[in-house]
Amino acid sequence: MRIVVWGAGETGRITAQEMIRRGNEVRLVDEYIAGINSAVPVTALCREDLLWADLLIPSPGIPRDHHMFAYAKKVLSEIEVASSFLTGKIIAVTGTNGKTTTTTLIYEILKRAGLDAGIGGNISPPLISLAQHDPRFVVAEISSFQMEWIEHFRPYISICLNITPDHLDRYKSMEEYVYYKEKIFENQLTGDYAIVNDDDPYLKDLDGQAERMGFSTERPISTNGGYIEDSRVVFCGRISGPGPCLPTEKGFGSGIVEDMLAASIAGHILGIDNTVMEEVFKGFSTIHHRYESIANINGISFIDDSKATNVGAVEKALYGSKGKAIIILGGKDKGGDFSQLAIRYKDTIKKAVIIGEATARIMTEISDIVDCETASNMTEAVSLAYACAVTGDTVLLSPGCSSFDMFESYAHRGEVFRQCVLAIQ
Ligand code: UMA
Repeated sequence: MRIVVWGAGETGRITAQEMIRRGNEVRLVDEYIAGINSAVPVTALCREDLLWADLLIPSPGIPRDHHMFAYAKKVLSEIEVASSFLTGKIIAVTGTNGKTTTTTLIYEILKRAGLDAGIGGNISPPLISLAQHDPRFVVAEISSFQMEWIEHFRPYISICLNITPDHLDRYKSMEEYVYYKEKIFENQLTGDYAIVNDDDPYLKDLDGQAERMGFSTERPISTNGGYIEDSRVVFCGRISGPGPCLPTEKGFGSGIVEDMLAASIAGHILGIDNTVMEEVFKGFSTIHHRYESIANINGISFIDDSKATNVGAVEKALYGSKGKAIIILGGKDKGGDFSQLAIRYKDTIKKAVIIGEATARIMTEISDIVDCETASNMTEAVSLAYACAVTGDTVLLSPGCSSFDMFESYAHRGEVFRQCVLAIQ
């Protein structure tokens, strides 16, 4: 088959290699070829290549409304192609926040239970990198971008943790974003499972052919699924019984309870013992840059939540924060609404320090509600935050925006924050 793989980032490079390995004629193309380092040669995207190909596999970062798609005969996303090679059971996790943690937890649970499991998708490496080994269980973090070109992608267990505004710089409306998120369920059939957050307005009424397993962190439920009671998961409905205990002593952000609950239901469906899940939860330390504790200086706690690139994630961080928070917000604008957040958490936020391209818009939205100051770089932001913090306060980097205006990635932003904090000591 003649295949064009578009985008020479991580997804494109690995996809091109795998498709070549499978005997296809492959061209790897990109719109911006300067400085690309790839084992498969990369050429500039052109119309002729797209007309030549039987199949175009675009990288997730390429928006679906790009005009060049008009020249392609057939377009499939990398996860669609990968899933056609994978014979194991796919456990797919989506949601605006908590995907990486939940995916990691489920993978750790399966490994600890001694099962042959692989992990990939948005968490990296791309799903297609698992095709050669073809593990018995595939735990996949799936973004809305990756679902824009699926046809038959059908997980055995699909999980949607929550849907709050995000990527509104790519989607025309919230409805469009929700549509792509919910595609994770669209090809599921009887015998499959859909684990959904019953507390989420977009998900509470969701129904399909898969068996629905609801969950709530706020209240007991009586239908199939699970909830939390006294730090223990309770399974209910058809799967009823006691679930694993959750660790209470760790200073995790609030979102992790939701992630552990969803992971417990998945583990239970897959026949894993509570003791195995408890061991994984107990040994779990936060994911880098996801509500990660960096230091405690003079009783002031410094938290790196750089992975919070949307307002929903900031809300979870503030919800879980102890004492007053001096929060560092801002970066590259993704269209989130900060005003409601400021109203809801005005008693928690002592000050907001604002950085990056979105500064003017965030200032307009929140400066009448909470005390704000702007900073031109991370060093200045940390220094302003530290200057107004007292013992018992938290300095929280939870920007609610992407990082690409000032940093290479959210991880880079988190590292710079860490260095600035450590420089205080
Ligand atoms: N490109 C074009 N034209 C475009 C856009 C991009 O030619 O219009 C080219 C770029 O020049 C570049 C390549 O495409 O060379 C980049 O492709 P990509 O942005 O898809 O990047 P990858 O390195 O393949 O990373 C992707 C995911 N990136 C995005 O979804 C934006 C990674 O998720 C993922 O880890 C990786 O595949 C492996 O599966 C990152 C992410 O930010 C972490 N995801 C979003 C999020 O979590 O919010 C969804």
